[in-house]
Order: sequence, then structure tokens, then C-alpha cells
Amino acid sequence: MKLLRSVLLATGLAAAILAPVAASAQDIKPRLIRFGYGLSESSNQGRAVKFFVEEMSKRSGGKLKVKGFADASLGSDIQMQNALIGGAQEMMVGSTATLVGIVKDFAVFDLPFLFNNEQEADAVFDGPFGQKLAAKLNEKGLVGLVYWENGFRNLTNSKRPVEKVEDLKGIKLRVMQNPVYIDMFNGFGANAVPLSFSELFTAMETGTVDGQENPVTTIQSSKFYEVQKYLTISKHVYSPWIVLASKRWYDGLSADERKIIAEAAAASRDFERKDSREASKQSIAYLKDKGMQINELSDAELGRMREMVKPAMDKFAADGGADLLNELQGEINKVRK
Ligand code: TF8
Repeated sequence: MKLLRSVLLATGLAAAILAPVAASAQDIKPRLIRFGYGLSESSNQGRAVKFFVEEMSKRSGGKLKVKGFADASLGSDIQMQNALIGGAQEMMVGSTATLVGIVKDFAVFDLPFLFNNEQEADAVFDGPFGQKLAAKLNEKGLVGLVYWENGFRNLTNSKRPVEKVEDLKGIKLRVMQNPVYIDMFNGFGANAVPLSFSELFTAMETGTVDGQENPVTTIQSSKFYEVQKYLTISKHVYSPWIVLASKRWYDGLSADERKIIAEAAAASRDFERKDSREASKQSIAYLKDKGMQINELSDAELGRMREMVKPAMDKFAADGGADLLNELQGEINKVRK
């Protein structure tokens, strides 16, 4: 009896010591995670998805299998967001600009000429301001995990070089489905045409639109140089991507699984920013080589553009965004100092 009791005690003790290890091993179920994105597999977005797939596999002993779906094959950004909310798809990465129908506050990042460089952007997105906005997605059925870099946006078109803002007059310019972009480019005198990214190449090829605006990495990876002659380095907006999970799905995961996802997402963010920044340094030369005619905008011209977008900024502030914009500018100023 005594012996039995001590054996029980000993095994009980052993079980107690081993429990955390055993539980964590048991708390990862084999899962298939569908991860959709809009750019090509060979783009910066595609490379970072591949990195995330590998991290998830490594960190879960092969149990959390992520499958990437490139080229909007699961749908446009907006369609995928809805699939995540409904629980029909697990993960995606896309532009924060396409989230404004779900959380209006994201529009603050679409305002032009806020960030001077990538370091300011990183600090704000990874800091309390970026995290606060991401948290607002929770009550809408989404989990915002990390921000990746899309990059500073530049203009391309097939009509003429844009040296001054007047050159945009009458140009049918595709913009993201987002009121700030529509106001901004109509304010510059272009005809803003909101379209999903997945429709963009064909729209340029068929002449439905004359131009678009995106970072140089995307102009390269989506082969826009095949249908666009002129590139204007305007850096009018710094554009982030956000990695999202379906809240419905995420809530059903174990704490261990969620931890792996959070860590793999953070690793993917660091990889993606470094990779995108390196790639963007090569892009201008590549695009020139492909026959694009490239110009930069003078400081004077950029100053005029800042003046011209004031009505769009004021409209954003008047629509209830004033506090948010002040808060964001305060955060940027903290980094600038
Ligand atoms: C755009 C964005 C795209 C994203 C991407 C498809 O112009 O810049 O990069 O939406 O996720 O639509």
C-alpha cells in the first residue's frame, strides 16, 4: 500500500513536470491553412508568403500546413476579407486601403505625404497606433497579425510623362476602392477609376484605364511595363500590407497554435520588409531596361501637390477623422525627433 502510494506520487510528480511539454505537443493539430494574396508568386508578396509557409511548418513540426494562393486566385482583397469573416478562408495578405469598408479608420494611412521614409512607417505600424487600428478588426471578424511593406506609391501611365500635376488632366487612373484615393486623384485632375487589383492589368491593356499607381516592386512583378510607358517617381503615399486571419477560425485554435502563428507572422514581417527594400533598389534600373521612361517630380512640384490635396485631407478630418489624423501625426513626429 505504502509502495503503491509512493509510486503513484512519483508518477504523479513526473506527470506534473512533463505536462506542459506534453500538452504543447498535443495542442497542435494537423491543419490546412489557405493563405490568399493578390500579386504573383515571384513578387515580394509571394516570396514573403513562401517564407511564412516554411516558418509555420518548421515551428509546428510540419503540422500547420499553409498553402499560398497567388494572383487573387481566391478572390480580390475585398472578396478574401469577406471569406475570412465568414470563415470560408483562413488567412490572407492585402492592402489596408481595401479595408476601409470594414474599419473606416484605416483610411488615415491613405492620406498622402505622411511618412518621409520607411523607418518612420515601421515605428508607427509596429507601435501603439498601428496596433490599435489592427485591434479594431477583431469585432468585425478579422485578426490583424502584422504589417508588411507594400511601399511608396508611384504613378505610371501610357499617355505622357507626368512632370507637373497638370499632366494628369484627363488621365483615366485606376485607384484602389477607397474614397481617399478617389478624392486625391480627382483633386489632381485625373479621372479616378476604382478597380480591384486583379482587374488592373487587363484594364490597362484594353485602354479602360490609362494609368495606375503602385510601388516600383509591383510595377515590376506584375509586368506593368508591358502596358505602361511612363513612370513618375512621386512617392505620394506609403502603402502597407496587413496579414489577416479569420477570427472565426482563429478563435478555435489552441494557445500554442496561436503563438506559432504570431511568431511566424513576426518573422515574415522582418523578412518581407528587408526583401522588399532590397528588391525596390533594383526595380528602377529593371524598368528602364524594359523601356519605361522614368522621371522624378521636383520638390516644387511635390509642394504644389501637397497644396492640392488639402481639400481631400480636410474632408477626411471633417468626416470624423480629425482626432485620428492628429494622433497619427503626433506619432510620426515622435519618431522624427
Ligand atoms: C493595389 C495594392 C495591391 C494590393 C495587393 C493585391 O494597388 O497596392 O498591392 O491590393 O494585395 O491594389
